[in-house]
Amino acid sequence: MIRARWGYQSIPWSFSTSVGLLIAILAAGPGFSADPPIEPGRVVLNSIGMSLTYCPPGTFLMGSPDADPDRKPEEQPQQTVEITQEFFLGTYEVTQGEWFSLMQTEPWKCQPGVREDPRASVTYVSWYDAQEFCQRLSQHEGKMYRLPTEAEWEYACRAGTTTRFSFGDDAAKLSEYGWWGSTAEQGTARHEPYTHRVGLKRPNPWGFFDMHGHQWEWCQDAYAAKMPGGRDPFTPGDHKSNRYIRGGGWCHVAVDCRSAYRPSDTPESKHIDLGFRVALGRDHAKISRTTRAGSTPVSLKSRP
Ligand SMILES: [Ca+2]
Repeated sequence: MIRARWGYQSIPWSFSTSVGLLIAILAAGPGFSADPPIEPGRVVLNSIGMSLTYCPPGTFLMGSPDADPDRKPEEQPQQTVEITQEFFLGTYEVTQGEWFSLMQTEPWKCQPGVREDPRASVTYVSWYDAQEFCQRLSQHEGKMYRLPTEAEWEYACRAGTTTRFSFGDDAAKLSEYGWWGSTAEQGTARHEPYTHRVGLKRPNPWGFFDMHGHQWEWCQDAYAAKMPGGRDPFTPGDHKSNRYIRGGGWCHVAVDCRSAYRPSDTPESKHIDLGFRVALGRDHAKISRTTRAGSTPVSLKSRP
């Protein structure tokens, strides 16, 4: 029954089918109630060595409180959000090696701000490119991979915290957790202005790496004038709608790397510091090998 609800249909990617499937998933209500509980931070590895970390259902406050001096209007008022369905989210941003193993392309090739490395995160990919990657990965495994919703992203980034960053309110600690500020005096990317390997900084409380900084991360949601709340909020938009990008990037200042900061970009945009990570439902995460957070993913299919 669960399989049917989440079942992947092997059809060419299109905007309408992608959004339709996601709406169906989010509208399906709480799932997997018969499965035993899993603690946050549980990690699974998929068929291409991609590490995915577990997020339980839960409720959190999305956005910024009045107490944050760097809050933006679009981060307020705070909204209570309920995530009714557990899911897995990429432990890391999608890497160049993972991208090449599926897409056989190198969109970052010869671009500024890039150090070619299979373990470095992918950049110069549009929202449409990210959709195609998710579609191909879904076809490869027969499971429904997708981008996280904006609410899921912030839920995973906060990992139970209510502070400006998942490590607290003090931006001075950001350098321990992320690559940021290539033009800022104190930024960690100031003397290393390029894409790094994923996972070099400290993780958040649930074990996600590079949520603050490194690459901005595409989310599935379209821009909405008012921040949505409630149960599993999601704004589908249309094929030309701006899409939210979250987490800040290595070319940006520390306040842009806050958990609640939520700018958007045109879906065809490709940038020096814009990538993504993927989401997967729990039943489809029951794959060949499971392990604890902090383990090393299996080797990737190498480039020629
Ligand atoms: Ca990031």
